[in-house]
Amino acid sequence: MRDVQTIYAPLTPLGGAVSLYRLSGPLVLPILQAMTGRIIFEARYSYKLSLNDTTGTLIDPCALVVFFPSPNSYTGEDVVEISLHGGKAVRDHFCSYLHHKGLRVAKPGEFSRRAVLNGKMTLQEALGVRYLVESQTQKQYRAALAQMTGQTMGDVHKDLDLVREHLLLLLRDAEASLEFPDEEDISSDLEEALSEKIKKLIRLLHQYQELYKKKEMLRDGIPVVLLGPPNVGKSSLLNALAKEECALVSDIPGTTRDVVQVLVNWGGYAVRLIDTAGLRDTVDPIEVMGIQRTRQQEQSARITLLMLDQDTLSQQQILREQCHSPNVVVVLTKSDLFSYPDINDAVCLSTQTRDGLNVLENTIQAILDQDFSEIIEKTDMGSSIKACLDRALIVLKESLEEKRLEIRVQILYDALDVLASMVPSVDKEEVLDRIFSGFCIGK
Ligand SMILES: Nc1nc2c(ncn2[C@@H]2O[C@H](COP(=O)(O)OP(=O)(O)OP(=O)(O)O)[C@@H](O)[C@H]2O)c(=O)[nH]1
Ligand SMILES: [Mg+2]
Repeated sequence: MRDVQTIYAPLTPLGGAVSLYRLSGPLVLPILQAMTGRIIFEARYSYKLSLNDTTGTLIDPCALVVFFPSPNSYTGEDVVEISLHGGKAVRDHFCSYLHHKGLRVAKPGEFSRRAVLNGKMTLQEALGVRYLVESQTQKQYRAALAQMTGQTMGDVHKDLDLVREHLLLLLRDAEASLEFPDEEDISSDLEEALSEKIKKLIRLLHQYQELYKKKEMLRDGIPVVLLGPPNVGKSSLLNALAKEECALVSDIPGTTRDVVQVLVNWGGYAVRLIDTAGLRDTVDPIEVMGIQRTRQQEQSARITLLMLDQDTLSQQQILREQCHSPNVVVVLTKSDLFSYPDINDAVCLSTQTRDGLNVLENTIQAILDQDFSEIIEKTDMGSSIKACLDRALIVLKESLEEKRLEIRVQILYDALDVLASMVPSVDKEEVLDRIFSGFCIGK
């Protein structure tokens, strides 16, 4: 059953001079009439009116009211947007009146959810609205706009549909061969064809996984980890780049144990700088835990800044081999104290004199442009789909290892179920819940 309750929510946070509220649903017009004493409201016309509660007590002598009759509104339902004076007491009075009239507060994303259900926007566009509201940096802003205008809309799902169809055909053949187990030739050909198909599907899903991973990074901050032996100046660099004293600095090796993260805006990208415990052999149990965390952070970083000073330069090769992130930049520190030989692509810098900091920033910016500029223009279906992708990949890899056709077929059916749950459709409540629960109130 579709929820047709009338809902409301503030669109502006508390504290401003004006509060803007949106109401949506079948009770909008009668409530508006009761509150203002006015009967006729022209569509999308701005009225300056006084609002009164049921007892005739004044809520606000001067509110701005715009009525959007269905279907020409954000949600497709009757909608009114009301601007009130911004005080908390005014808001409380207004909201208790709405409650009294049987309205309830909209859940996060509920307006957008209704808009999708009523065909006012696609799921991709709704996510674009969310990203736009959340955008902090220029790149996030551009990505949100691309999502809203949906330039590459639907590609992922068209491809997935195709793959599912192929998988289904194969499954049908596999099931047929299970019914005639004596015909060995047919079944071994079929198994091979099935494996090939599964591998192709895994490759495709890996590509999507990468796309979603990058999209997530663009939104949450691209992880750039500062890695290296103790005392080379990692925390000093974090502070210099963040322009804030975020991490403790001392000349005692092993100062940093916990992971320290700072979000910075770098050339329009939200970058998550991650300072870590210095890598060395140690028996100190706390430091050992810190080093484990360092390694975890490095595994999921997009860029690793491998930091070394003159005393630790000889560890470069060995540490480089331990790096997993797709981009590693060697940073030679304390250039005010040491002069380094020319090492390919290494950046020399000093946090004391700030020499070389701009070179590092430009190097990182160039990597980010190369890594992310294409992805900014692509649409996606949010993090919930990424979780499904991860699950589907696990199931598919499991099916490759299974030799018994019968069980393999069963596993593939499971994979199909997971794939089906990835394709968002407006009649899948659970998928919609996942997508809209991350929205902010009022959207
Ligand atoms: N001269 C000079 N000293 C620096 C520079 N950067 C850091 N230092 C000094 O080097 C020492 C270690 O700096 P940290 O930033 O704490 O080093 P770290 O790599 O975070 O060390 P751990 O947390 O122990 O792993 C401190 O005494 C800093 O003042 C630099 O560019 N020039
Ligand atoms: Mg440190």
